[in-house]
Amino acid sequence: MTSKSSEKTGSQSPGREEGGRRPEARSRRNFLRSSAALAGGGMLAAGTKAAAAPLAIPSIAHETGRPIPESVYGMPSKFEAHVARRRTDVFKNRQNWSDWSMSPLQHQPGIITPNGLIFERHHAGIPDIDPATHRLVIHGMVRQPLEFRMEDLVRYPSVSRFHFHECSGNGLTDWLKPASTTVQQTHGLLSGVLWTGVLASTLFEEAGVDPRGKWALFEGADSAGHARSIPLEKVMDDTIIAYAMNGERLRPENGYPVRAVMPGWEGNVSIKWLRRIKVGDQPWHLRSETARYTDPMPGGKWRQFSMVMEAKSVITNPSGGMDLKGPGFYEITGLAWSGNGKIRAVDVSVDGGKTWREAMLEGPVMDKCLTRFKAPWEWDGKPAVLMSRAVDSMGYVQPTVKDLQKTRAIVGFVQHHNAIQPWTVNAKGEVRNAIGQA
Ligand SMILES: Nc1nc2c(c(=O)[nH]1)N[C@H]1C(S)=C(S)[C@@H](COP(=O)(O)O)O[C@H]1N2
Ligand SMILES: [Mo]
Repeated sequence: MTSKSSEKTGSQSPGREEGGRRPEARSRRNFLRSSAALAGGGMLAAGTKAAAAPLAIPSIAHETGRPIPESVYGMPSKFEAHVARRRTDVFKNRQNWSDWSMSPLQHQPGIITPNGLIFERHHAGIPDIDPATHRLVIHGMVRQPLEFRMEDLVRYPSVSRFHFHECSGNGLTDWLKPASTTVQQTHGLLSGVLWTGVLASTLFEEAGVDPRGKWALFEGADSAGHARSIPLEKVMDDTIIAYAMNGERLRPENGYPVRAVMPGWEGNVSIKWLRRIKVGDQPWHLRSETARYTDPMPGGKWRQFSMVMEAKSVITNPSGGMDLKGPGFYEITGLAWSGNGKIRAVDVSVDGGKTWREAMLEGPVMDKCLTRFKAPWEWDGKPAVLMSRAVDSMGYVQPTVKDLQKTRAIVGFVQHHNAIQPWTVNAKGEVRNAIGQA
């Protein structure tokens, strides 16, 4: 590296913009220090000892590989076929149209979920919409109603933004006792996506909002007629009318050809297969804001419009259903996110919350986005309880189930579960879901 380029790297190091050391930089140092201490003890080696004989040349090295096709959409290795979305194991749905399929978080490195693994939630199956005939309309309390074809939408100034995407039903089967085995089943209604589209505010600047307009109805073109009322503030703040995800057009299951994305809010409001936005002066009290997507409160009342997803984290490795291969070094890693801003810190415990230490946050740490955390762990072979606890830029600390029970009624399949997830490790190294137990 030339001195010039190393200077450049130096100027981009953490702390520059904020004129001080970011927590990220501090915890990175802690992380390196503790990893080095572990390495000093000779415990970082996870490979097996190499044989004295040279590594044999496999027969595959004597043959040409697969030919390069003329034109093809690439697929993962056939040896990765186990990495797939899955529907819930907890109960058998008797129909195939209103259900979920979950992302395999235990197999996801980094913070981006590949498009074939992004979780799905449909209320009436997946429509196959021809973009040539699809139309999006903005109407109601606007100066000028507008109708857009897809070819019109892609001509507007666009944005690309990284955000987490989570269903408010994430974790609803596992509150007071474990029902699910893996993190895919407990937390897999969660994905990390780079969304591309037009800001809703850009389209509304053209339509012109009537000063009486306070709410907007977003409606999908699927046969569920799925719709939600959204405060205009959110629409004008950061709502994206998205046509692409992770570098390609939306997949049919995620709303092709166009959907809404409401960063940091429950997935339910991010209307897929978007066909109209109507401006009004009050909410519509639709099915998904009365019969569904509401939270029971102590005393028998139900809370409506709790759309922000509060800070949450989960350890994805090691996690439920895994087997540790004996005492030694393990990297504890997982994901943290908050609908109220950035992740400021994640604490990790290996003793069920008696003691905590700060994990390293792996950059970039972005607003309303998945953040990857890591903490080295030397497992002594004794039973352990692994937990993570997120703190966001508002200072909000991820609660336990017990904490949440103080303010909410946890009865049945309750939405908005952002409590701490404990995983127990027994002396055999078996990792198990311990929600409600530890
Ligand atoms: N039109 C329409 N939009 C919809 C839904 C739907 O069934 N129909 N499901 C909602 C729910 S509950 C969630 S969590 C997200 C899921 O988005 P995804 O399938 O792209 O992950 O879409 C939301 N938008
Ligand atoms: Mo959802």
